[in-house]
Amino acid sequence: MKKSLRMFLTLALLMCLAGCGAPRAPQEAEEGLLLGFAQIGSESSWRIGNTKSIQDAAERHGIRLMMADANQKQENEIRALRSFIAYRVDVLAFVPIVEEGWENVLREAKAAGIPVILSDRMISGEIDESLYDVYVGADFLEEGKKAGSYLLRKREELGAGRLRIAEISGTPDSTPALERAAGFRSVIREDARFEIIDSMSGDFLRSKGKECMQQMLARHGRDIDVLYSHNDGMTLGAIEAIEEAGLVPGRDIVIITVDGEQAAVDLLREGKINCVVECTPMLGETVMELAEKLKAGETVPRILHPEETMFTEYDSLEAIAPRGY
Ligand code: GZL
Repeated sequence: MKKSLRMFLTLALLMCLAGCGAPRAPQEAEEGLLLGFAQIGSESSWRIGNTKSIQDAAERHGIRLMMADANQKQENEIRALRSFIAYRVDVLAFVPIVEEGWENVLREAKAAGIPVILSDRMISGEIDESLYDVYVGADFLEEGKKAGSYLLRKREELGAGRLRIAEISGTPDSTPALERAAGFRSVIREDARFEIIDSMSGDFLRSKGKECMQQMLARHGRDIDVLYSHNDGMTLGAIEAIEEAGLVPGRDIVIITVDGEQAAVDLLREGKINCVVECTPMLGETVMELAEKLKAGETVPRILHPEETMFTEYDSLEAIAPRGY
């Protein structure tokens, strides 16, 4: 039976079991680690790469993975987590699409004695630290600072004038959007010549990235010197809008993007993008190692950040390995 159909049927079964609250049969518990993973959707190539990384790593580790696709809705994530709890999975993992609103379902997981891995994004609010075991994902503040540091260097080349920045941000109230914005601002605020003249959310979607850029070009015309976009998908959409407006991306408008998808690196090589801040989606191996440790009752670090870099027009670009997403 096709894997995806099997997983869909598993989830459908889970939803039913959740209703009647029937936990996993005891003999099933002997079949190895069962991981319930609530993924937010497939909004970007980065996300698709992240999902593949999780699935491939589960396969390598012989871990039985139940993955739910929340289709960009927090309520779907919460519903999936409740189904996994009802089914008595060994470990829970999920990507908090936004930072708030997880307390109740995490209390239910704790009451059921199921360890929790936060994958890719963080939670905040009045959260009791004991409601999750570990966060594995990027240091988004650092990603924003890298974007700002590139612009400080670029400004030397652009001369002493005022630099007007347009920002296309990610999903509102998500950790990457909040912290990529904060990190960037913490670096550029040292210099009054930088001014963020407009900021809109493109929700990490290519289509919305294009719409945002169209609206900002309509408002500001040629008065945009820099675009800071929180992910490559939105940047690809924005570049379409820039070219349709008769402007040259990477020259008329300096472009800084985050994720490091192959498409963005290709445009960096073409000179249409000036800076690509890497955010790796390849978290699967670490998630599976953590799940095994948690099931075995071992202690794990609270926070794990993957190594990440940045590629700019000042680097030798031929050395960049194929990105894989
Ligand atoms: C970042 C991740 C973001 C990516 C987007 O870790 O949560 O979500 O930057 C993705 O491409 O949609």
